[in-house]
Amino acid sequence: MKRSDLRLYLVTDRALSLGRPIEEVVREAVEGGATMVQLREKSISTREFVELALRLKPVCRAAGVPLIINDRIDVALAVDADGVHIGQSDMPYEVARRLLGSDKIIGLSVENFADLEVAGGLDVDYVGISPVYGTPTKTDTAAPFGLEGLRKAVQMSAHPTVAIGGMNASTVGEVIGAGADGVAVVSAICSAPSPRKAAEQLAAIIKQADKKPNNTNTMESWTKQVWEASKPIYERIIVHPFITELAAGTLAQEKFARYLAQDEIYIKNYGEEMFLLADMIPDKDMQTMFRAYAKEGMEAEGAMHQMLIDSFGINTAVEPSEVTAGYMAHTRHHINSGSLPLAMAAMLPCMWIYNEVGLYIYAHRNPNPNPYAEWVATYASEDFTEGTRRVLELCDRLAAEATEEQRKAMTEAYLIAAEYEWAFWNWGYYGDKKK
Ligand code: TZP
Ligand code: MG
Repeated sequence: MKRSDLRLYLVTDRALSLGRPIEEVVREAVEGGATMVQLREKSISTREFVELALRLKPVCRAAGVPLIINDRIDVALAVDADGVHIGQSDMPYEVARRLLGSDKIIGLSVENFADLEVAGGLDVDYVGISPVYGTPTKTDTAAPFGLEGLRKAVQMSAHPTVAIGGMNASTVGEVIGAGADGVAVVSAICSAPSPRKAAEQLAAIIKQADKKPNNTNTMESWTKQVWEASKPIYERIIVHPFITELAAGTLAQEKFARYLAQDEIYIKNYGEEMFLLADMIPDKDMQTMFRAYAKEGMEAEGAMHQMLIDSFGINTAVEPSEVTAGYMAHTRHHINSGSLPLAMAAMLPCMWIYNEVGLYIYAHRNPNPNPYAEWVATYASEDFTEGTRRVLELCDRLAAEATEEQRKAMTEAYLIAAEYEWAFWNWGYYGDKKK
């Protein structure tokens, strides 16, 4: 994956440019702070498309801004553009990549969470979240993600994200605040009396809103690396029958009860360990944040458990399974080691994987009543997602200060715990019958 500065991404539209030549709009926009330019032409001859792209190339090059061609791989090749942007009904990604080679930028629009999951398995350079808001500029779009949908998409995405649809001075701040790496803008720049001033204003708002500490979305961050490393485990989890049947609402109650009784043992222990972990955090503000998160998280999870135990009549007087005991021994071992980064890494999957699985199921939920809806809602909730995000930031801070060797040990502690997450659901489903 190549990294581009996606913050202010201009997408051109001649019809909305008030009769001004595209070159002029683009020149002003890049002078005002646009960081990417996409030439988007829906009704133009191939000849004109190529000529226009050739005229834009020097304008973009002078500003050091990549020129991306919308849809047309042939035009991108013809003018040696920096890349292409494709949508769900354009050239398939693999074909586009084969034609363009590994050096070119390829962006892909995703219109829903299923598209986003698929994009996660592709080596695209960024994904366009399309549309975030409804817009008169393009009316044949899918249902808008909205701000909360965008936040979830950013969280789920394996790639940098660009928000498109309805981006203007009133919306870009919240969108960047929600974690998008950039905004793609048509009318707010193309139709502005001064595209330069419009770009300057948007760039200033984006700069102000962009408070990502050290950019948690970069491949360099430990959380990104460990997510990549654990992806095969995550992918096994989301196709496990426990999870697919839970999402569909068809999971046998007996299996769910078996899982929940074990989880009841597990989270009691985990709750204690969260407070032990909080005690290990030297930074007082961080410690307070983590304690509050642990307290609220454990209370929410406890209440949800109690509700399900009561409504399903689950017997929780059971012995820990081998998996539960093994998992608890793993986290306890790292807590007892006294190393905060290692302990945090071992404890992380129980938050992060649950949150990701919760968000995944929530995004793929069927509209029929689901007896496990409360379970899903807890782990996909705004509070749980936000808390997890803050713990991820903390992990990245710890990893940034750690030695290479410690980072490796963190990854190992995380991966073992992630395997236990899989095994935990597997045990819920099969019990002692299958390991
Ligand atoms: N794709 C999804 S929304 C959109 C495109 C090309 C248009 C966005 O235009 P505007 O004027 O920035 O809302
Ligand atoms: Mg397209």
